Amino acid sequence: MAQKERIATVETEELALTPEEILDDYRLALQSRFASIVGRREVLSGKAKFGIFGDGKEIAQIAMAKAWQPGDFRAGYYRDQTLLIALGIHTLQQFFAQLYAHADLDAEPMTAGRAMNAHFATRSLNADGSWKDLMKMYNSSPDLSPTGSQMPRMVGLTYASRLYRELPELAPYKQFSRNGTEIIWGTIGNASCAEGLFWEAANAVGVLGGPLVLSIWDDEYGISVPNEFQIVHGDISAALSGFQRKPGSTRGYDIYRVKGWDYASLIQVYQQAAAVAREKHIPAIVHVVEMTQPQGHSTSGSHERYKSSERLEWEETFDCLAKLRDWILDRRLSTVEELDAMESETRKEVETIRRDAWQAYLAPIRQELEEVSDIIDEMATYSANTDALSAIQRRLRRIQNPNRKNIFQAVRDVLIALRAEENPTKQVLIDWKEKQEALNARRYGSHLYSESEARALNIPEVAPDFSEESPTVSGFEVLNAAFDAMLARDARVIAFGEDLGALGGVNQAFAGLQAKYGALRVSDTGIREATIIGQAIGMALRGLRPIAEMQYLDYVLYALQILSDDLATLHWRTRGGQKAPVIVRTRGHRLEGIWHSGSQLAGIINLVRGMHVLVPRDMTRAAAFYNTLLQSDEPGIVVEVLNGYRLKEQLPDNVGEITLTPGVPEIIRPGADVTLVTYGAMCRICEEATRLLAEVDVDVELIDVQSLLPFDVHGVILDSLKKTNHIVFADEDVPGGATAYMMQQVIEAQKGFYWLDAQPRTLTANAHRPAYGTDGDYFSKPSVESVFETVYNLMHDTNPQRYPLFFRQR
Ligand SMILES: Cc1ncc(C[n+]2csc(CCOP(=O)(O)OP(=O)(O)O)c2C)c(N)n1
Repeated sequence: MAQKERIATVETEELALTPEEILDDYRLALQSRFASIVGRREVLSGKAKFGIFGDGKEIAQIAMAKAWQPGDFRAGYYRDQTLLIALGIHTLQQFFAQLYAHADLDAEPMTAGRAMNAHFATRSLNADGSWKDLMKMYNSSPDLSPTGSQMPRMVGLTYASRLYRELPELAPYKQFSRNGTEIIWGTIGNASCAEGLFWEAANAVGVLGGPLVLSIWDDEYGISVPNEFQIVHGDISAALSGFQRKPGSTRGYDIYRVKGWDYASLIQVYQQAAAVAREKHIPAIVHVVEMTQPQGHSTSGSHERYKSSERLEWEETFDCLAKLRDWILDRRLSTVEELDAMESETRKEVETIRRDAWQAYLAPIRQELEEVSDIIDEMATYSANTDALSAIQRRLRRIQNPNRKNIFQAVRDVLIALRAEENPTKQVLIDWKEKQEALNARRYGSHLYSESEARALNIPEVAPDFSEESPTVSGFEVLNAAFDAMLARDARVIAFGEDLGALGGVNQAFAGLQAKYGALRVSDTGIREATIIGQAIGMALRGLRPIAEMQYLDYVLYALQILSDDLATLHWRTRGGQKAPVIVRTRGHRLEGIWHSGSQLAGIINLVRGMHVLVPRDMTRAAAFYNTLLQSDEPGIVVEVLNGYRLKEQLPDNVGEITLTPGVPEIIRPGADVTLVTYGAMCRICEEATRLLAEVDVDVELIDVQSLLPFDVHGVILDSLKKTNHIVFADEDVPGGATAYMMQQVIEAQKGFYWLDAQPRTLTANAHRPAYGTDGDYFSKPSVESVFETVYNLMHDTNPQRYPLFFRQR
């Protein structure tokens, strides 16, 4: 039976559950409901900032939890507290700790207070960044707030089960799979199904297959907007009917529709969907209708403003807890008195847990407050400003629920009040402040990048070896040899993208590799950039080493949201609890036309902090960066130079081993007069310009930054500037784009302004996109001539006698 339109009420015997187990389920649903109610109260009373809860969704999640097995993965959203509690991977105390933003991993192990409440994630990694045995755990990939953003990674999480089942070379990786029997449990709200990401991901899983069970929690609204404005005909499973699996086919979905208050049917549906998904790798969509939202969308508003009184009344009657209670009573599994007693006990229990969580949250803050208070007391004994100090003390002590910000404000006020006073205890306060600042920098900012031994900056550099036998080949052949070596060396390396499989990529770097390694190791995908990245994220979360290809840099924009919101923040927002070392391969800067020769690097680097962005100038360096990233445990983007595939390079004898450390610029040409900083395709243009500049007596030091994130970690560019005292930053991004970033790094962060004898310059493409054709390109982007003129102008400004202008100054 592929579709269960309506499942008739079944007797408890059919559920294979004892009355005790059913009553435990009811108790758990009550706990979760009371947690929502108490949580909302905590926000409204000012103890927490914001709350979003899973009330109205409890029973479906309890039913789902029964079908889970260790090794399974969740990719869901903020309504799923009951599922996590039912699985035993989230306690009520942790639920409240997260609500209070308790920034301590012991109290709040999911995000250490970094994500807002109801953003769930289990810890896949040990403290040293190494993998745990994911087969021994129930796993939850980390939630995001942007609606639908959990969808792209479902593609990869699900596909990973297929790969682990179908690729014999992955058999040794037992901590990641048990022959691909792991189900991916997706959840999404009805309204979020209007997002493009939902359709792209649902389609991709339909094409690829795999054990996804995707639940749609349908309470008929997206905040205040009803289904009729969200989904065609207002009915998501009807709209998805074309995704339904055809009889006898293994592609497409089994689609179920079940009521969110119908305990028995929910259990049956999840058992059935799970069995088929686990065994046959056939995905399922479970459209859970008639759900409610008793407290409204979140603590930010009240649903009485937009729901009719009939709807509110209906929600009360069809509340899943009320329905389960009636069901239990109908079957005489308990009595009214017993259930009432259970309710009041559970309510008290939740209150006690809440209080413990609050006290645990507050204790270290109070301790810090006491420390500051003691220091201020001591200061007062030596101070002429006792009035000011005691006013600050009083203000601080009056705060009922202090936070660290209040304490820091008081410290600042004290230091200002005593700014002109010699006070022996002042240094004690300054020391305290500095120590706490360092702790808070870690508390809120650690783990943006890997902190493990395997971080990319730790990978030792291996230079290319050349011998007399090293052939000179086209750039794409260097990459081809490098990818061949990676695929041969590591079974976890899986490459995919548009035209990557059969064709070997639009520039042939994977030519012949699908034939050699099979269609699962090197594969084609649909045209779906966001879910190509999602596919990579999901696979990497499960221990694989994906190389995901974006056909052109310009099309990375389709995937930028998911790169930015999910991949780049993932390690940081779990405080090192999860990692997704995805390698994104793309090519850019130089082809023809508006959408094939762009260089939107400022857009990218400023949105993907948490990833490496590498911009090698040739394919040997690109190969070295790929090898580095593969040895590391961090995600990165490598932008190959589009017009470099046919240029000749010598193939290193050790192309499979060469590595290049990110963040280390290379001086391409030493010089004394001016530092010219660039990267990627602009290196060749600048090289030619520097030759011409040398003819007119300008000695340029040309630097290839090679990596934008991280940027020049050892200050190579500053050392050059100290020598030349003149600097130009050049690239093909827009004015104020990545050149402005490089300038900020060198002039501000490296303090290059001390060494400047002239205004620093940037040379960029125009603000408009590159126009088509040779001349369109020439007059839109930097050229040898414009590099020459910019550098020469700078020298003219400094020394007009030596460098007279022979063209109009730009
Ligand atoms: C991309 C994005 N757009 C808008 C929002 C604001 N927002 C948060 S939840 C929500 C409604 C989601 O409704 P639904 O998917 O039905 O889930 P529910 O909250 O009802 O469970 C909206 C519009 C968001 N978080 N992300």
